[in-house]
Amino acid sequence: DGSEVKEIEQYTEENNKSKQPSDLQGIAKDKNVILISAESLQTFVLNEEVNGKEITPFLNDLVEDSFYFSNFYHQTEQGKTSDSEWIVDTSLYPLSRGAVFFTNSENETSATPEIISDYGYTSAVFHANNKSFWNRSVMYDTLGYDHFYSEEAYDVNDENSIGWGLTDKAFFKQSIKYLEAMEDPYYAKFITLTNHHPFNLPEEEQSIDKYDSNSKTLNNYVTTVRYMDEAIEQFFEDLKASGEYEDSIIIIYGDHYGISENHNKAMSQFLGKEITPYEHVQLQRVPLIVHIPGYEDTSTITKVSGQMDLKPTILSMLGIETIHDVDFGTDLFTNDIEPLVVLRNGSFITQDVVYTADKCYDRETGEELDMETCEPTKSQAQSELRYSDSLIYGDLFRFYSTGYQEFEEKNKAN
Ligand code: GP9
Ligand code: MN
Repeated sequence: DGSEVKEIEQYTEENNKSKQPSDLQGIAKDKNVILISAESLQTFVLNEEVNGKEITPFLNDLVEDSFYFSNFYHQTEQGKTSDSEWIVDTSLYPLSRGAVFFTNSENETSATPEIISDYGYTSAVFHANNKSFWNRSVMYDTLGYDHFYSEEAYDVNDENSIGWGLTDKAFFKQSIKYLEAMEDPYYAKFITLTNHHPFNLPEEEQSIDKYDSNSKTLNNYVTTVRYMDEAIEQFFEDLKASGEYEDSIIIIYGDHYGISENHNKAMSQFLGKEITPYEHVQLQRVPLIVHIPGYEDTSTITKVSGQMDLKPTILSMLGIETIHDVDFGTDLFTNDIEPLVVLRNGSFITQDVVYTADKCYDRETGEELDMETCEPTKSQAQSELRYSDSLIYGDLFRFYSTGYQEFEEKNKAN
């Protein structure tokens, strides 16, 4: 019933809400937000080379000119890309089985697109795949998106298709006209596709050598990652040329891993170390790049963070107060909350430890620690997952939405 909502709200207030204003509070007020969900992009490829050539030259440069979160984890499960979308827009966990996009698509939610529509924002998703894939056309309504530019909105043919469909380069090119036509300010999410398993790319499109290992998947992966890197670079150029760049902040994140543990032997060769359970958790890091045009005082932020931190972080940058919203993430530009990243399988990461598969490790060294060190956080992690499941299975935002709206009214009046 509704009483559990109070308990959960209290938990998230105490554990996730900063008492101090964020360093970047309101920095992007009334600006456009451009999100790029980078398919299967993992952190381990950044600043790495294959045969003397950088895998991600554009992103490597961009990182220097942006806030870059080097210990940012994906938190997805079976719902893959759709889970990442759910987590990013709601700051809730995905489910341990199945995809929320299918199982709970009629739920009441408090998602970013819906919240910011009250502050004059228009929202859209751009993704050149069939609109019913992952039940997106239904779920995007639930999350409050105004527009969905799916495959139908694009000119897709044999020449501009690779693997799953439209190439990332053609996708971004063709998207610009829609973006230009959108009413400002907007919240626009772009979901790339070319860097998807099995990472096939015609030879003439390959700008770097394949990797050389026993894993065809990893060997191919570096070439499609590079392709996506070039597509994003071209998109930045087009954003500048079209005048959209200056009035926007651009946030790039990896949706989930691309290289599964079936390729541990090749990964171990690539990284030059054994893939222990600890390393496996560390391989769940995906890049998060927050790029604010014209803002120069940026840095690499090493504190641990996760996909569910994006909603509170974005709302805070937009200057939108979310004190009474239920989020399991925290505003990444505040400093008074002890970071905790919980993965859906119960593994978790703090500044000090990595817990996985019933073992506790020192986060910096990977050295195994006594389980007692991890025990208190383990129960907190478990209760977070339980709370989030309750919210989803019980459709508890039905009870919550009224309170939030009252708060919003008050907030706007002030
Ligand atoms: C499909 C794309 C990829 O539209 O989002 O989905 P994934 O297999 O990564 O979940
Ligand atoms: Mn994906």
